[in-house]
Amino acid sequence: MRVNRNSRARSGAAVGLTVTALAAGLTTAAGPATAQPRSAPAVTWDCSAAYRIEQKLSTGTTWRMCWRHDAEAGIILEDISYQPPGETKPIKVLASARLGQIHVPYDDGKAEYDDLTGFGFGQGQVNLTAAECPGGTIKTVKVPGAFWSESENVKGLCTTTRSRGHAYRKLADDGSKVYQAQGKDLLVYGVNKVGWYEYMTEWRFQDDGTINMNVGATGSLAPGDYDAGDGRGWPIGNGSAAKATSHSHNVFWRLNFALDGSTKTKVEQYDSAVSAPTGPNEGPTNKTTRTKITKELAGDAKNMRWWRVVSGTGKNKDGHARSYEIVPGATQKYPGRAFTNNDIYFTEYKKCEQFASNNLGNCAAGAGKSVDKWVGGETLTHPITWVNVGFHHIARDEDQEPMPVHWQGFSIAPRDVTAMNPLTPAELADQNGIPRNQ
Ligand SMILES: [Cu+2]
Repeated sequence: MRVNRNSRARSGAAVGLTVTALAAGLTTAAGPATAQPRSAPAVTWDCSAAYRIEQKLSTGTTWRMCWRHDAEAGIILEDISYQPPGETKPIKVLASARLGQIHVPYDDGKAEYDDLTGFGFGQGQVNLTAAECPGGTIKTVKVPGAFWSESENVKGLCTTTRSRGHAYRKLADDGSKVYQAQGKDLLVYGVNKVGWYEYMTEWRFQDDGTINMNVGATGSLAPGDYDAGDGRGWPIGNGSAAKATSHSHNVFWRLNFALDGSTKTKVEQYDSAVSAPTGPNEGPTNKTTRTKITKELAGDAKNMRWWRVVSGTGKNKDGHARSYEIVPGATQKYPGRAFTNNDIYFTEYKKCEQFASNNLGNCAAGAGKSVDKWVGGETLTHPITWVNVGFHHIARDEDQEPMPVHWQGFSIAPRDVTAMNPLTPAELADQNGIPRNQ
C-alpha cells in the first residue's frame, strides 16, 4: 500500500539509524523511520504532488519518480531515483523511461501497425478496477479523448508493492544462523487497449536497485485475423475453419539515463571469448574485453555480450564509477525492417527522436522516421538507449478467451552503484573487499 511518506522521506535515511534498523531486523517500514533525524538532505521534486510516486519498501529502499501521460506513449516515468539503506540521499538513475513503440507486422504482409503513434495507444489508457491493483493505489490519469472511458480522468495507474522471494541467503560462517531477506518490489503499471489487444505496461522497481520493464499482451485475438491470411495460421476453435494469422509484437523502450543526475553518460560493451585448454593440466580460458562505445551504435545481443551505461561523474563508496547494466530479455528479433533488425540502439539525444518507428517528433527533413536512421556516426555525449524486444505470436487454442498475458521485456541492474549489496545485514557490513582474517 502506498501511503504518504513525505514527511519521513524528506528526512532521508541516516546511516547510523539504518544500521540500527537493520540490526532490529527491519521488518517494518514504520517503526524505525519515525525516529529519523531532520538534518538529512531534503528531497527535491520536479513535479507536483499528484505526479509523484514515492515508495519506501519494507526492506528499507526508497524509490522516487515523477509520472506523466503522453498522448501516444502512454505513461512516461521521469526523474527516477533509488535510495537503498545506507545512502543518505537519492541516487538518480534515469531522466526518463518510456515505451518507444509497439510495432506489429503480420506474417502475410497485409498489415503492419505502429500501435503507439498510429493507433492511439495513449488514448487507449483504461480504467483499472480496485481488484487489479491489490494492496495499492490507483492514480487518476488525465487522458484527453480517452477511447475507453466516459471521463477523461482515467483511473489508470496502479502503484503497489509485491514480494519477489529471496533477496539473498547465507549460512553464517560458524553455521550458527541464516542471514536471509525476502525481497520487495514497487510495481507501477497501467493498461492500454489498442483494438482487441490490451497491453499491460509494467515497471518493477526492486529493493536491490534492479528495474524490470515488461509489456504484457492480453485482451483478445482480433477476430478479423481469423482468416489464415499467412496461409499457415494456427487453427483456433473447432476444426480448422478459423486460422489466426501469425504476427510479431516488437516492443521498444526508450531510456534516457541520468546517473548521479547527469545525462553525460558513457556506454561500454563487454564480450567474452572462451578458448580451448592450452595443455593437459589447463582448463578452458575465458577472456573478457571492454569496448568503449563512443559513437552511435546499432547493436546485437550475442552470447556473453553485454552493455552498461556508466556515470560520467558519480562513484560509489569504493571509488568505482556507478553504472547500470542492460540485461536482455528473451527476444525473437524480427528482421523485416531496419528498425527491428537490431536488439539495441544507442543514439545521441535529440528531442525530436521520440519513437523507434513512425516517429512523430518534428525532426529536420531527411532525418528519417525510425531509430535505425538516427545511428549516423555521431559521438555519444548524451546517449539514448533504445531496447527492442520481439515476440512472434503464433496463436494457440489457449489464446481464447481472454488471451493469457504474454510478457516480453528486459531489466537494468545496478553495477557498482553501491559499494556492497544494498541490503547487507549490519553483521556482514564489514565484509567488503579482501576477506577479513578469521
Ligand atoms: Cu499477438
